[in-house]
Amino acid sequence: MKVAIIGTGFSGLGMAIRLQQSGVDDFLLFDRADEVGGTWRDNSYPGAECDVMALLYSFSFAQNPSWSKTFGTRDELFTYLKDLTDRFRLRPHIRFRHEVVSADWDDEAKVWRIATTAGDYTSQVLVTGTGYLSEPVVPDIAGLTDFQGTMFHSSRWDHDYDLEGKKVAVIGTGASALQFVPKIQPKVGELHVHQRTPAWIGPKNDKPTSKLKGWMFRKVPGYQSFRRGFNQWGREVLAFMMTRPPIAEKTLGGMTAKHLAKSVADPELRAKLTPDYTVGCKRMLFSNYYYPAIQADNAQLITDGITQVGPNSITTADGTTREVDAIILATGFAATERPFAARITGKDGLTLGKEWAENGMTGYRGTTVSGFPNLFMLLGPGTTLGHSSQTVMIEAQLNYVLDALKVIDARGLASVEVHAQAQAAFTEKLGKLQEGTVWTAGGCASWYQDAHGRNPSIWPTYTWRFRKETKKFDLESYQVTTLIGEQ
Ligand code: N01
Repeated sequence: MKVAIIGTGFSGLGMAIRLQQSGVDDFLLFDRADEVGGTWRDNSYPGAECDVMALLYSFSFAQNPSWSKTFGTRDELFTYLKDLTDRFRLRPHIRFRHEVVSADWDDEAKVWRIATTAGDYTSQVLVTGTGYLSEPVVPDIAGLTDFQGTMFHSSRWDHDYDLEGKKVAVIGTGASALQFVPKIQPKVGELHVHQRTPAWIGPKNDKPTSKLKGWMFRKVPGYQSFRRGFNQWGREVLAFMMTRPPIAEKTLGGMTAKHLAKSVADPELRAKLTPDYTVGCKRMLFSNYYYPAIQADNAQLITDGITQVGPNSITTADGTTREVDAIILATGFAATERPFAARITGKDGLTLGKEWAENGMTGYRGTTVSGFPNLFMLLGPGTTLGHSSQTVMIEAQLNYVLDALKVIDARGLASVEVHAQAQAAFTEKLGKLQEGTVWTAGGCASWYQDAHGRNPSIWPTYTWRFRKETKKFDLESYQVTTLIGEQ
């Protein structure tokens, strides 16, 4: 086939829709699961929803006029993605239960050879839409694997396990925990929330969509696009603040500190919940329900580190042992390891996972990598946002890939591979843009950083700058081959 797409989340489906809209029909999508949805399929924990407004956290080219409230719930987002799949008739192109085991570049034939758990395929172009928050992290805590109770990760929620009346420990206090803790607190007997680092938490200004607004979304042409644009530019103001830590401290820091002071009266608890790093350095969180939940009679916030997990208990550094029936790991994802990269082999047997492990996760314009011809990664290195919607970045990348395909076809190219120098220059530029921002100078360890303490994840400036980078496929940054030889 012309294009193979891995994953059916926002990235993969977006690619498929845009291909179809531009008249390319020769593509397949592969997914290990039996339904589309990616992160919004997998993260089904109670209270799961998006903290970016639904208007913006969706596609401008495939809008949904019926969001029920400001922020899309997991069920609404999952439904949106399933609806898109049907609306654009993508199902015939999808191969479910086809986990891609390996993708190897064949430099003679100039094709990708893709092995899946259900058959082998060949494509000229490979697009990965595997996400960066798809592989859960199980922390390395003594005794955890010998725990005899029920244990699951937030992104693999065990809906068959009844939490009613149980003693439940939650490890981690990131965005996921913040959303499900208030939902499970009224049900459980005891709730032990283990916090390693406090988060900056702001109020969430969520409202049901009014009848009038709903009507305007459905009936007034251009109204949704207008509101979307308005939201997007509002988010760019956040980028401005976050690239200037003193301004971020004053504005976002002030707003979150006020939220904490208003929500938690006990000074001792408030001190435990007060972060000691620059706001925005780790992802900022929003919740109106988390602080009340951890102050409920059956809940406690535990800040002494976990030293040992026993068969039915957790012991902390202060020597306290608490019995628990269940442990919920809200410990995040392997964002900078990108386990999927280990399955991609480019020219001269170069494995992307090994390459990145040794030299850091880098790419060109977040999308291509030297040594890996005809590979386009959606949400590749340097595309993570701390201030706006990931779908904005995905859309920009889709334009870049479509333009690349046009150039490939128009010039009869067999392959395009980014020059190592172009990639190095882009990586340097990204590093420079990150300097002095909350993401690198904020004094925190975050999942944006890799094992070497570098930040290969964040796009540290306005999204329009990324759109500008990806507007046109810049053939001059690539070495190309035609079917008769290198150029
Ligand atoms: O994961 P996280 P998440 N012992 O990595 C702690 C997106 N998202 O699933 O800060 C004890 O943020 C860790 O502590 P520390 C969003 O981009 C979006 O919550 O490393 N604790 C932290 O508290 C988000 O950022 C939405 O010290 C350990 C927590 O576990 C991303 O997903 C909703 C530990 C992990 O937090 C990930 O969020 C939900 C250990 N050994 C998620 N290891 C939206 O609304 C880790 N921790 C769009």
